[in-house]
Amino acid sequence: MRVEGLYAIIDNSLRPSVSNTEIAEKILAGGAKILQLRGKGLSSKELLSQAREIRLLARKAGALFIVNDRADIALLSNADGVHLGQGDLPIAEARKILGKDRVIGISTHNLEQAIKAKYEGADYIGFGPVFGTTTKADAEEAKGLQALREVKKSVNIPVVAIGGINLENIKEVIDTRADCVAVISAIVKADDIKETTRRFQEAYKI
Ligand code: 3NM
Repeated sequence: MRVEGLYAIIDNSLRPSVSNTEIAEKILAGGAKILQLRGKGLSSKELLSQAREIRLLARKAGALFIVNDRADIALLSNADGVHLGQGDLPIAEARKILGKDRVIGISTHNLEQAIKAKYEGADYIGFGPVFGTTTKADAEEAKGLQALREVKKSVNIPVVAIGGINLENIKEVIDTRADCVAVISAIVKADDIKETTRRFQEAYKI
């Protein structure tokens, strides 16, 4: 699996007038190759149904599809993997559900957590918030680019930078050699989701 480039996170709680499936369609039309469904406020039933719809769209587009927090929903929707938070199932337990071939990523907020995640068998880590963000209610304080660089140097699994990343600051993030940038609000709230996604993808190519 290649965790590289834009990692687009779908969460329509930031934009309730548009469904997560519609957002996924637009993001895929913009060329994203990694998608995560983040459905924090959804019932399990609703999350599973949305995950199944988006799973099909992602497969048609040749994109990797990850479910946030829930290994059970990832398995039932036949997603490519799960993204865990520090308070979710431990990696080894999620592995029992998902097996060795599916991707398991985990959010980390300091170097110690990043190194621990690597030793526990994470396929990639998220690191953040790099910049200030209002999208995650309980986000820690911004960690900055230097902390991101140090994490990237210290683990040999892909590092996904997250938190407050937009088209203005993405270049600085790419310059840290982070493997991926994860973006929620700058894409989900954009007037033109497809075109904005395309521009994020472009930033990686320059
Ligand atoms: N996790 P936006 S920051 C979901 O630090 C999430 O682990 C974070 O949203 C972490 O791109 C964050 O809108 C929110 O800032 C990212």
